[in-house]
Amino acid sequence: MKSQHDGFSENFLWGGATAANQVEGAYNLDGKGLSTADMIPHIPKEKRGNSFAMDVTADYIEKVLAGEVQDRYPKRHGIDFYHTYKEDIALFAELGFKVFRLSINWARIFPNGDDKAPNEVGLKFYDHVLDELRKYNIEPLVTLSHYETPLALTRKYNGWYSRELIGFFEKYAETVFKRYKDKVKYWITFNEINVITHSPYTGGGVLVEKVKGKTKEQVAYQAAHHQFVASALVTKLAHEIIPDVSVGCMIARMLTYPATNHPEDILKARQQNNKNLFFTNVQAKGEYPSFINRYFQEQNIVIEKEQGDDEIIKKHTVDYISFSYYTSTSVTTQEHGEKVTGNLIKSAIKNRHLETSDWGWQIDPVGIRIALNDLYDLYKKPLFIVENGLGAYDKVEENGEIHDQYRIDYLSKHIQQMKEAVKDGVELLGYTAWGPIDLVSMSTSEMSKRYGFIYVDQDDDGNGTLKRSKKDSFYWYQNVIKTNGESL
Ligand code: BGP
Repeated sequence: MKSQHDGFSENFLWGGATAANQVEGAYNLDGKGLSTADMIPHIPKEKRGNSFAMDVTADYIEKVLAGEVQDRYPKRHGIDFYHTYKEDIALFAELGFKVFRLSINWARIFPNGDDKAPNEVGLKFYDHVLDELRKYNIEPLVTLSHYETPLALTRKYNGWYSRELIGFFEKYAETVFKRYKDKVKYWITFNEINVITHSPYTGGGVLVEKVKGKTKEQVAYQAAHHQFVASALVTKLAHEIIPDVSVGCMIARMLTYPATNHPEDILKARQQNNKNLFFTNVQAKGEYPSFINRYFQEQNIVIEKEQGDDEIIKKHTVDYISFSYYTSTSVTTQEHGEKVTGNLIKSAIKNRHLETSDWGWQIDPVGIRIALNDLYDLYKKPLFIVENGLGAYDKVEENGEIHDQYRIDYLSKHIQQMKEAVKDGVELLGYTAWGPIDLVSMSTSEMSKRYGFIYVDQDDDGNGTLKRSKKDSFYWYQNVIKTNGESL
């Protein structure tokens, strides 16, 4: 039942979100094993154009390991959060964060993914981080898998394409649930679980070319099935191990509009949305939705399931639904429309009513209200916006100030719409802005695509002092939190 609200609840969780591979660095310290993210090179924009740098090949990985290629891997170094977490968390506390979303790097706990015992030094690191958050009364929100699979699992088993990963993941989850059960109440199993169909390597450590005779989608949906089962099993575990726990799924909500009112366009947009919501359907409703059947048939996608999989998925659905929201897209069946760049939906075309970011992502605050209402109506589970923000170039003035009014405008308009959704009756647990501190971009491996309230002095080539400084948006967001979203 929807209820009437005036605005954000007293205990609304305001904060920011990061991922281990984009901030921590220390990729080979203290027993950490290599992860899939450590293999993604920085390809300069001139060479890459607007395409994403998220996939690597089996051949490339072997060459890197043999020392035969000399690329730069920014995700190995992040912003050195491994050593600066105290300073950074103090800044988050100054911002007034109620929640901080971070991920545990699986390879820091189980360096090869299938090790017998966990790496105690890795576990200690997160103890320290979580204790530091607790010190300031900041609630941790922890993602178990955020685009970082132990590389050894990719080389040995082809990542999540193999069913064997389910057991390794369960062991990893059980280890961290038991260890942090008094420290972490909010968990997310897989970050943007749907992205595996766009980038099987980033989403699941899967090297498609190693599976002969299958298309990328055939491979990716099989891997996604293994993640669904794993997610359900660890949701069960969390419920057994941690009192008052809340476990969420997470998708990149790719809200899609029909470009015109042509019924074929409306149908196409609906199908595109369904492909996206397939993932929340499985994890929130506990079953494969019938709307995917025809698509699977047409693409010749046959999911190999084991007996009991459907029951597991049905029985252990998530407690809440979280999602990232950056942009919306439009699709058409007609022969018109200018293509947009930098979008995971290949057929996306420009929406003339929307402006775009420097990376071609269209800015659509109203879309966040639509996304929230849709998801709530569909699943009737609490929602959590765990990523939203504007990747932009920042300029440091001579006096060191950074005037990022464009970021304030973006966030302010989105939070305004989020507030409208709450007034519409949507149950929203919280909001964690993406990259509250500048970090390495996921899709481009660049530093210059910045999201932060806190600036980090490091350029795309990895040069800089790593010094932190506050942007104008820092003071703005601090006030948003202080006034519980009243002052935008
Ligand atoms: C999401 C990811 C994040 C992240 C963000 C922004 O898809 O979960 O890891 O980085 O997008 O993307 P980018 O860094 O490519 O701008």
